[in-house]
Amino acid sequence: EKVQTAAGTGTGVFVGNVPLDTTQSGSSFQLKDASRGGQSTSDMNNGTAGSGTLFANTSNTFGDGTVSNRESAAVDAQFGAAKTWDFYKSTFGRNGIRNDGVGAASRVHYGSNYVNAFWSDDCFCMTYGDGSGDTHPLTALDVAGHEMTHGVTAATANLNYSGESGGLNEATSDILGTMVEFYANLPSNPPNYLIGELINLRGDGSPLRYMDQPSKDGVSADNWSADVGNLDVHYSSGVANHFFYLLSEGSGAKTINGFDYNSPTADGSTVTGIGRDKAAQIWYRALTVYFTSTTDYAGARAATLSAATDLYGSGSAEYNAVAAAWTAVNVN
Ligand code: ASN
Ligand code: ZN
Repeated sequence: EKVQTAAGTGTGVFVGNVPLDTTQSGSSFQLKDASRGGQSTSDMNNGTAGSGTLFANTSNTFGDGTVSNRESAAVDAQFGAAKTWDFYKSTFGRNGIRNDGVGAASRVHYGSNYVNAFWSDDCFCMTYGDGSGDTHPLTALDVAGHEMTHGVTAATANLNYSGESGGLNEATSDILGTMVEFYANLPSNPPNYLIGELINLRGDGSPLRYMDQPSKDGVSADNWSADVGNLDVHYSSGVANHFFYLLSEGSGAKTINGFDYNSPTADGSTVTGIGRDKAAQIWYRALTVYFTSTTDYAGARAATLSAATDLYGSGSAEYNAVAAAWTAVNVN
């Protein structure tokens, strides 16, 4: 049978109606993307073992936006993997999570009432639960970008997932996952500095995390202190998320795409942002060139200053903004 790339479409729970590069095998169209390293999405059918069943149909139109249609979450996952691939390629010239041209598989409908999503290096795959009551899939775009960025971190700095390096690992996923959201710029998901705002994990419409002022979640750290490494890595990440917001957008109040932010500084200083695109280049270079598995917050300051020197020069406005933003979160 002839196997070839086809132009499919899908309607996800979160992404709305989107184009999808699919694979035609005879009369069957598979959710498999040969133009992006063979990335595919499979149905775990509420199990937790194995690689699941590759999504395929004869219409080349996947999902209808409802969670009861098993293909809808798969459309989100497949599209999220495609946007993450495209973001890394076009922004950093990175060819896939391991920079080896190989696409990652995605698995949806994992387990029952599974309220999480995770990356695994073992299967080189991305997994999504269906959330509480199996009615709130975790397949939002910033979650996809966050989780797959764990794969990029594992393939590069390999930051230990505990203490301050663990906070930097988590923040790297929040930062670059957010950049995936800005890159995609979907009308169904206006990009923002909130994490997980669409998956409604708490049931009250609040996001999981806030980058402008991480402490808004009641538990994350805004600024460095000597005991920040004792926090859960999803809370110690706040220091770097706050740094990244300040470096991108600056301190104080600001509205972007209809989202209101207010980013304070630890020392009352005013930080002027350099824009998120430059901030992301600095973070990615620090991650891939200077961070090691044991980098802590002081090391991250030094690494991002080295990256800013490489990219923009040591006396540049960008270099000075990196220094000012770290100082503003008490990393001196
Ligand atoms: N969703 C969680 C995270 O990416 C799962 C995990 O691996 N800790 O942080
Ligand atoms: Zn994470």
